[in-house]
Amino acid sequence: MATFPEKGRTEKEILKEINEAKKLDLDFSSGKILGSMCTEPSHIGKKVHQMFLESNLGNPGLYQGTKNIERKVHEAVGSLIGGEYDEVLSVGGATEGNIIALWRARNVSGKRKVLLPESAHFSFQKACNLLDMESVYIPLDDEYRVDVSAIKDEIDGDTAAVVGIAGTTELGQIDPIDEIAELCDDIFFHVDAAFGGFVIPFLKELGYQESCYNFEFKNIDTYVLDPHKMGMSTIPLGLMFSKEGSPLSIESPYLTGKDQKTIRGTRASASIPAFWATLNYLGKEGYREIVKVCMNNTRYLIEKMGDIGFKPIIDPVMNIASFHLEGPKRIVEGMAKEGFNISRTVNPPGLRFVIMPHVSKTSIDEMIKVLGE
Ligand code: 0PR
Repeated sequence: MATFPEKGRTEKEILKEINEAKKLDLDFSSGKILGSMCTEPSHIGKKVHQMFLESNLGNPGLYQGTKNIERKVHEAVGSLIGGEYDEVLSVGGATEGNIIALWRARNVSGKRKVLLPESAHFSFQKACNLLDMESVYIPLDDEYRVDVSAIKDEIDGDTAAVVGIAGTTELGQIDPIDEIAELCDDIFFHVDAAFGGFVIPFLKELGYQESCYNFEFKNIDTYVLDPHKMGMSTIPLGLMFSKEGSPLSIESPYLTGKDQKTIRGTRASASIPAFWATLNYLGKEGYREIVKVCMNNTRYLIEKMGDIGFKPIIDPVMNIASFHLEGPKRIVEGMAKEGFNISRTVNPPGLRFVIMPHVSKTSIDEMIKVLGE
């Protein structure tokens, strides 16, 4: 049992303990993390992050420089995803973004029913529980995209919001966002592009996706994407774009800003300048190249998994590949004992891999060798 020390300890002693603890953390550079949606941030991102450790945009008047950079981040990402928007919030990640989106839908519509694809991330369960909203799960089609006709059948006078996913957590699949938007003239439509937001624009340019979409559909009300996933940013950073200004404005009289619209009050904000540095360092060209390499490596993984008898659940849409397997938990745990982080899917059961930029063909080969054994 740890106790709160009576007297301070020496720096040497403390750092020794901290370094021991750090050794137990997996490291992206080991190539052994194949089940995470995060990756090693760019060197410039890490450097800049350290410069802003005190920055807190919950009290923006004290951090005008950070605030100015935040505005540039919002504008730049807005220009990447296209479409019109009235407001952008920096959030801690898509969990916070998804909660705020449903919060807004509930308060504006006065209704409580949310139509969610069966593939929706578990953060929506948190949101519905917290907001006392009713989740209705919509089945998926053969390709694990939400069934649009089932959404149509389910929409009624109690529906507050419909959710679509652009890059599902388990399979990286993209729901038919354009078709869902058609149904949402009078209903809030929220798109969770946490993972896909920084992949889809480049997939399109690389010719992987014939038709792609962005924020342009007139009926998308809110759109969340995470720089801390394929945006290559340091954590935590999500961005939430909204068509209409937020009805959720809580006055913050004793702080330097007039109000707060996020769930968090004090907001660690170092990831915002870190992301600005990263996106400027990489440019679209850099992101395009990263997506290209990740897609090539995803195909390589599928080939190698095929050699040891695994079948992909869908043809990969982005750099997530999952493979049919009954009872995957045992294998995931066995691989963890060998030092590898891989993940699993629930619907349908299988092994799940996220081929992030830190995953190379060599790390895939090393993992396959152990998995095969
Ligand atoms: N929406 C989608 C589609 C997601 O995949 C995720 C996270 C979220 C929302 C929530 O995002 P935040 O957790 O950033 O708020 N999906 C990953 C998952 O749960 C998150 C993750 C990240 C998991 C890093 C592991 C990891 O090492 O699988």
